[in-house]
Amino acid sequence: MNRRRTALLSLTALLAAGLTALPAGPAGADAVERIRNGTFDDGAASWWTSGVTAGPAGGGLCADVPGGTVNRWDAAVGQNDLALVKGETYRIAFRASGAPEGHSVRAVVGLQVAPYDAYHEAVPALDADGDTHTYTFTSPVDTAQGQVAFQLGGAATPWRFCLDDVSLLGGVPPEAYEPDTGPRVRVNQVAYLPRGPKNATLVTEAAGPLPWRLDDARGTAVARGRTVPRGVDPSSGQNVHSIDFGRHRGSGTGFTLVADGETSHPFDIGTAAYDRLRLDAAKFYYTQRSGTPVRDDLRPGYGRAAGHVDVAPNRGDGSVPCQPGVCAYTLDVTGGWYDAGDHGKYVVNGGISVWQLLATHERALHARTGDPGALGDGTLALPESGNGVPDLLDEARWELEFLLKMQVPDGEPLAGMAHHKIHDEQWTGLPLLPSDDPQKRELHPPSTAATLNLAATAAQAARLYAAYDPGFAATALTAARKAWTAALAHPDVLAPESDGTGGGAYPDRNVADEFYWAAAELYLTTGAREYRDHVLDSPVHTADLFGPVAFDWAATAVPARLDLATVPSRLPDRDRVRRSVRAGADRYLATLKAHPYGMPYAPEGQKYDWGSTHQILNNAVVLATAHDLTGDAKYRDGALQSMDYVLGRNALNVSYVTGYGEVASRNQHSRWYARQLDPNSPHPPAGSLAGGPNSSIQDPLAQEKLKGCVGQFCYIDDIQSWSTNEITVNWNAALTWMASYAADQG
Ligand code: 9MR
Repeated sequence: MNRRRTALLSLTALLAAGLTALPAGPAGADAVERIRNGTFDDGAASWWTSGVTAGPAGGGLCADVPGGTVNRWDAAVGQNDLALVKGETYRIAFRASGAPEGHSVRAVVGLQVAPYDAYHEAVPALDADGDTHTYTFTSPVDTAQGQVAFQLGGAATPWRFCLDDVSLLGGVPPEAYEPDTGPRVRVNQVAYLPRGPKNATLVTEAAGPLPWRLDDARGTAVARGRTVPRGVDPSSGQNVHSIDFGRHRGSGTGFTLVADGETSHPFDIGTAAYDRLRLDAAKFYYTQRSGTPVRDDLRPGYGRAAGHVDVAPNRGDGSVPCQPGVCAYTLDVTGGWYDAGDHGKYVVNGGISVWQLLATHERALHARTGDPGALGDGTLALPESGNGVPDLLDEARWELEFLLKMQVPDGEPLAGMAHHKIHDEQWTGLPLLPSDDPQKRELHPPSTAATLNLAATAAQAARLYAAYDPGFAATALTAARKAWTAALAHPDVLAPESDGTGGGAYPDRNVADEFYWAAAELYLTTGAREYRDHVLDSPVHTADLFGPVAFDWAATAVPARLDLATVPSRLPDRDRVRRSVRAGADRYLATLKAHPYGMPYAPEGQKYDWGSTHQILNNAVVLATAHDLTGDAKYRDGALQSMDYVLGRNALNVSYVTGYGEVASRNQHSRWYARQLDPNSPHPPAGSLAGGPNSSIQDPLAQEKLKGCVGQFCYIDDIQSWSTNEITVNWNAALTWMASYAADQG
């Protein structure tokens, strides 16, 4: 399945005339050259141009690229009708130069017709002398309509591009991908809490226990012990031992753990990193905001123009129509957060994200280790900082206002329901700033799931903003009640799996959990019998909810259960609800104890989910909540130990949080944190969580590099790997909740 698309626009009309005379290449898997006239010995024959003046020069082809175009594809050179065979590996090579220096070319192998899927793309920087660039990729499809395109547009001033020796060789052996996993002693590369658990994993062939040593920054041994052999870990296929150095409580920086002749990456024992991570994880949202400029004084290096306001080339979100035939009105749906690395805005995923940020705030109000000031006013460097409202609430409100705008207006069919999503008509390529997106924006049909996401979060907002802005709280509650009523009237309007062009589908076939969640939030806010009865009558209320994955955007029963357990109410069976959370936590604790990498996650068959890092964190949220409910330290230790995995104690020896740890994800899939493709673009900001290992490897890059991967190995820190390495508002919400909890334990 190809979800990411690249908009090449219609270039088919520009085919060079000579092309049709050439025989089609063989369709087999022979190592054959697919490009015709790649050395330009026949001038420009077989090549097309678009938006540039090009001709033979210096033995190759040179193009004068005009300044002032917007999109990469506004100026391009390419060749069409290349046969590609599914599963066959190709080597694309070319020599290219650019003058003056500072320009880059987007070299794409993709589909020459709509929807212009990209099977491989690279954006190398060019110098005036020219370099040869070579890449290998595996075609995810069979097609006779393959295209190689060199996209040159988007520069402010004119420049000259030259190309030679273009080759697309089929039938080459796939490049073996060997991740660099560094030292075999795997630790939390960021920090262990002085009074928290301290565990590590050693990858070794040794069968019996081995000595280990903890060194401080000066290299002095401060603790010693012996490893515990754990056998072959099914989540990685490695033979491993575990190390417990929890008895050491001295703090400091630059500790290393030494075992089996290997020295771990350095780490701290202290609390400071979690105080920082709590803020950075929550600061992620400001830079995801749509409809407002991101101020460089607030996020140095990350300032950018407002996205999707009504300024060209954006079509703007100020008056967005529905997809054809879906509705007759337009809505102002400006604002909100971009979901991820794309420019879409989705009510379903926005809902769980808002819930978890508000839950982070609400936990701080009720938990015995909670600290409401930690994400209070002035902590997150927002435009609203200093307004007397906790910054976390200011940030969540940015999305809430958007969710409210997605509600179908009174007097229209399906009034009170919420549109499932709004996004581009077609997928766009990378990199692309939000303010540069030229695509048409469309509202997709309302869904019951989106409507209940709105009801749940607006109800939750009503109780949390009441102290700061009673007017907003009342507006939110009215919208929540209206959404609830609309959902009851239309209980099975489901978003289809097929609606995935230009944006994610977020399909959900079971909305019983969303009904339960919305009813729970409405009940906790209002105490009203109607909502209480729905909670008590729902089969979800007594169901066992704590499976391999506690909750995510599609599974929202546990958020309800956690809130019913922790937010004060008169729910008649509240004690039973609290016990059920504890029983769930016991199960995650057992999973964690059995796991040599110490995580509360063991999906069936080690089939890691899309966004597995956040699934692990969400399971840890259940452990942390059990600790909040009971004060029992074993749950606290389990929750904290889960953070170790995300911060480096894993088979790949990588921290999945940008800016945290010696080796951390930084090339996450994003259209505006595209440093890997464009030296002028930044990496994601510190505190951005990568989705992490995903056994289904849906994107072509992962399919090529990670084929046959086992569990934890199904990850690559490459911007093209949208199925293992994206950033999203819901994943960072799990990180925000857990980082805040961990900081509170310091
Ligand atoms: O995280 C989502 C995952 O659970 C779904 O299986 C997948 C397909 O619908 O979509 C993922 O979400 C993506 C969304 O559709 C579009 N924005 C980026 C999201 C993260 O990759």
